[in-house]
Amino acid sequence: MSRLLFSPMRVGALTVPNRVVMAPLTRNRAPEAIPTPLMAEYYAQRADPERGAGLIVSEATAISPQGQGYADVPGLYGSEQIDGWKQVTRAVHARGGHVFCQLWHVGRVSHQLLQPDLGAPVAPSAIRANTKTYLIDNEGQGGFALTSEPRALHRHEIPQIVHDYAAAARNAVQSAGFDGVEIHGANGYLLDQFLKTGANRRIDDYGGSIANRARLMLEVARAVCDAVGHEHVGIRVSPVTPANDIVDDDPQPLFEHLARQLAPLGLAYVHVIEGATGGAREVEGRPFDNARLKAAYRAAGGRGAWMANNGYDPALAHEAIDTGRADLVAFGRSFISMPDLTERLRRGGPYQGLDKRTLYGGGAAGYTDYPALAD
Ligand code: 8OZ
Repeated sequence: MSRLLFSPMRVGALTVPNRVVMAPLTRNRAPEAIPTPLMAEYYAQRADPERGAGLIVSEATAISPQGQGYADVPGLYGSEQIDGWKQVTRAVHARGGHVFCQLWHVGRVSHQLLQPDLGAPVAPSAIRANTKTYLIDNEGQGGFALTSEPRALHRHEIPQIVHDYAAAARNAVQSAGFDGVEIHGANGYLLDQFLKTGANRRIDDYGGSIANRARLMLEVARAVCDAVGHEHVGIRVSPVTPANDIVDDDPQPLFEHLARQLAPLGLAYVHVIEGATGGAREVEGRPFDNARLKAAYRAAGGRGAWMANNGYDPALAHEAIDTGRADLVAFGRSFISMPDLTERLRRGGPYQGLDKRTLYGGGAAGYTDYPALAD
């Protein structure tokens, strides 16, 4: 095993000090969708260029009120939210770190209680996702609830959603001080819903063929690149995840088409969740060749970093980087319990486990109180 994991890498306009990325992680600690000083502390703890993440990707952040699907997740469409995020990016930069903002529209994975005017969540088609969202009641008690029945977006509503992504990207980079944005195209949320046959039964030019199902994600990617510059834009996809009840009939050609169409944009990186998000790296009944996806992207002229995620242990992370299978490896849960994960990888441990009870909602416990190594 080499030291390549701890070597610098170009990511768009940035040079990051190591190949260890903090993956986006929903933590439900932003009441009113506004980032707090506690969040700034949490991210700064993980931002040290030697001991922490070479690049942090923020928790998923709603581009609009309609794009919100869980209680107390942050947004980036209003001035208070921008001001809240400014504290976060300042704290990260003060530590010498780098941070991208993950831009999120949940589509059908929402609840009427979270939607503007208590309306139905929006989706490509009126098909409910058999999955749960997270709500917090007036007493501050959190719990999971089934998603509400969605309604199909009208064709004329789609340009507004593209516009909302671009506006949120501008807010992130030009106002809140992020180094870039990551388009959340994964895990059964809106863009993934448009991509995949299990959620998209549209008969207009956003449904049916692969080209049509990929249209919204490509329009969003181009609009966000126009808004903040392609070197400040990454995208995250999850070809075969079953997360949030999503499925596609034939993901390999779908994602290779998407990769070929993304290639000319000059993105900073492509971030791939390999397998089932937070679970198995191979999904039963859903074969997928990640190497072929990357090859299709490169063959079409796609440059930028290739970021791999899901179920990486230290040995697999070294293997991915040393063989060039990936340029960056993103760790999620490990970064929750180990703010200095990169230093621990460098030393070969010790590794520290996670308390699952404090993942969603709450305060400092299980959030900013995981200790770093003493020296
Ligand atoms: C866990 C809980 C809520 C949301 C994702 C944004 O899966 C999420 C998420 C994860 O991408």
